[in-house]
Amino acid sequence: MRIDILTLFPGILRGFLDESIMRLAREKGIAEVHLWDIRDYSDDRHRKVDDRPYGGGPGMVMMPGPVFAAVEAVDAAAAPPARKLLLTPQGRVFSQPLARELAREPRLMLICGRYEGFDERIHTGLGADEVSIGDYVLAGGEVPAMAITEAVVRLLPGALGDPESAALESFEDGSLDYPQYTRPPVFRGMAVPDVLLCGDHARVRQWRAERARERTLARRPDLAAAAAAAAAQQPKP
Ligand code: 6GU
Repeated sequence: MRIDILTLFPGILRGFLDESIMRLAREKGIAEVHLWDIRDYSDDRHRKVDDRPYGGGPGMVMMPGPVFAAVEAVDAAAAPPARKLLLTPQGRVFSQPLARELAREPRLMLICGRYEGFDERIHTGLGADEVSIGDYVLAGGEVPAMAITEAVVRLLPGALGDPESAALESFEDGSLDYPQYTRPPVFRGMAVPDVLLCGDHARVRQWRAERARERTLARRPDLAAAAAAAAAQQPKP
């Protein structure tokens, strides 16, 4: 997969791309990621990319010219045309199903904003899907771009050491993770549950399923309700 990230602050993303899973995925050729500075596409002598809002009000708005010029240059840099995501708190909330959908694309383009927002013609004219990562306000789209990139890249074949680990996690089956333990068996008076030390795989599996269900009901009743509704839609075996 090829991912192009357009931003006014490419430096924010550099460390992210050079460490851990992103570094490995790039080294293995699973993901090719390119950073682009939107300021390079300003036609202004001072590399201006934002201006005051028509009608007045606080803050600055990202101008359409540099964003359109950058998107068009990046699209032309490779084929096929990219699936475009505009990162904005006004967008559809990102989720594991959307991550799975994006992981099937050959090419993604993530467009990060700063300032108080994008000129509306960027929203309406670019042909991008608008995506948010949740109901809180960040200073720009860079952190959302990292969140989306990591969620998608870890789903690409070969990006994770153990392919089973992706399937077994929170959200993949609509429930939270079961509790995990490693050595030592007792830490500061807190013991590992006996069932995990008993060697009976069927009992372990049952215990984990019960704990996951319990935790999902207690902490995320919204997820539990959605999982129950999805299960009710499935034909009985
Ligand atoms: Cl995509 N952008 C900004 N600025 N804030 C956000 C967001 C995006 N998603 C959640 N908060």
